Amino acid sequence: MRQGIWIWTILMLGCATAEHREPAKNAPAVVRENTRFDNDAFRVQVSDMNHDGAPDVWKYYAEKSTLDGPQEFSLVRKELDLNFDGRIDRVMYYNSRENLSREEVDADFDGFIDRVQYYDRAILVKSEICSAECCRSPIDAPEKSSRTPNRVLFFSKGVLTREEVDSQCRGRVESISIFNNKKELIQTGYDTNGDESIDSWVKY
Ligand SMILES: [Ca+2]
Ligand SMILES: [Ca+2]
Ligand SMILES: [Ca+2]
Repeated sequence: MRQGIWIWTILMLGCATAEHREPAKNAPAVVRENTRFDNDAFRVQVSDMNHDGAPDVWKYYAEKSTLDGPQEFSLVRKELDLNFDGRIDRVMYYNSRENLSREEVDADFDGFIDRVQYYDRAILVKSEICSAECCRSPIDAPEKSSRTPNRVLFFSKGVLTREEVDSQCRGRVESISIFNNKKELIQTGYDTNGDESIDSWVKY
């Protein structure tokens, strides 16, 4: 009986320890602040989401232009290392209302941008898709090199309405596909003679 009590006590202690650990595991650790910018006008908050000791979220704040009153900051950019390999995979830009306005995504984690998405009041309006052949723009470069996407998608209220294809990334549209509000393809136009204008339409 005494042995049974000991086992029960040990089990309960084990559960209590596990319960105690859980919130700490989910909560990001703020690693440091104000490390990249040594001034009061621009701040960075660095977090460690997976608690491996390496930062993986960087939030940049710029000082708001307020005439009087206390100093205020708003989020202008967020950088994420989603697979925790020490390299940034997503950069998100925010407008003065802290709504997402643009994001650059490295979906295959090779260090180069695959997709740039544009938002209006945080709703997706345009997506530029870059193949490895068309864009070699490093996601963490301070100055982004020019990109020629091979596909551009347009959205209305977050729903795809139009796709433009430039498969050779030569800066000219080869085909345009139009979608209805049920996401069905209704017509496609082609530039058949390469004169940079769509001359043939197929309706479905
Ligand atoms: Ca980490
Ligand atoms: Ca990464
Ligand atoms: Ca990539």
